[in-house]
Amino acid sequence: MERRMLEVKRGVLAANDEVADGFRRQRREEGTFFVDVMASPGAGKTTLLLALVEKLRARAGRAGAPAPALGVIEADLESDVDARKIKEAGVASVELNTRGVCHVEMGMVEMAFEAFGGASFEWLFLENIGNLVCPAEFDTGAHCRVMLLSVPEGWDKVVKYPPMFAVVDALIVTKSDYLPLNPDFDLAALEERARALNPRLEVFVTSARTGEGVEELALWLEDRRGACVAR
Ligand SMILES: Nc1nc2c(ncn2[C@@H]2O[C@H](COP(=O)(O)OP(=O)(O)O)[C@@H](O)[C@H]2O)c(=O)[nH]1
Ligand SMILES: [Mg+2]
Repeated sequence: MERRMLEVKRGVLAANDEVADGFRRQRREEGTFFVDVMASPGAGKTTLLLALVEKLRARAGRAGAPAPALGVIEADLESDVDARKIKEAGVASVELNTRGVCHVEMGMVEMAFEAFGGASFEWLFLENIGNLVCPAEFDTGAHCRVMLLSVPEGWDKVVKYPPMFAVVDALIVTKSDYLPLNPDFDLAALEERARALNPRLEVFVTSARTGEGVEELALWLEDRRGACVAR
């Protein structure tokens, strides 16, 4: 019985991976760089996305380039609160309501993407479901996967939820403005543990409040985008 369940789970994940690879290829050919943003609830995903949008727009403006075309898929268990915040910032946004499912998989990504009605984007972000466990297992067709860990959550989440740290391209520590209030947040220990799980991991320390680290993160994402898509 247990073995059958395992086999079924493997089959589901393999089918999901295949669709994800196709989605990733298609978006790349269209010039869309797709970033999956994962974290626990309240880690600061929406707030950091809004800060990043501002930064990407400002950087394009400084370079004399047009504002980048951005889209955000806002996955939520129930509400449209975040999707509305993103829309208010003038960014195309689709609400993906998973009705209680704790992760996002390809069927959902494809449906959400179709809801943009054929719009073309340079950047597409997915704010994944607030959860440090399940989303790590599901390929969402993104070119880049990042996770956030906020200072108030505690550095030891790397010990408690290692799979997420192992699968992402970048660990973004958020709410660094809380560091003076949380002296037990051991950044060095976090980095050491996370890099032991994932030697190619990039680490950023950010605050959407003070703006710390947002420019560096935007630069890194732009580099990744440049290396991935043709235009
Ligand atoms: N002090 C501080 N608060 C933040 C920061 N980023 C987000 N927050 C707050 O943390 C709470 C949750 O943020 P939100 O972006 O909604 O988190 P999400 O659930 O991961 O999307 C909100 O009250 C934000 O204002 C930050 O960098 N510093
Ligand atoms: Mg949010």
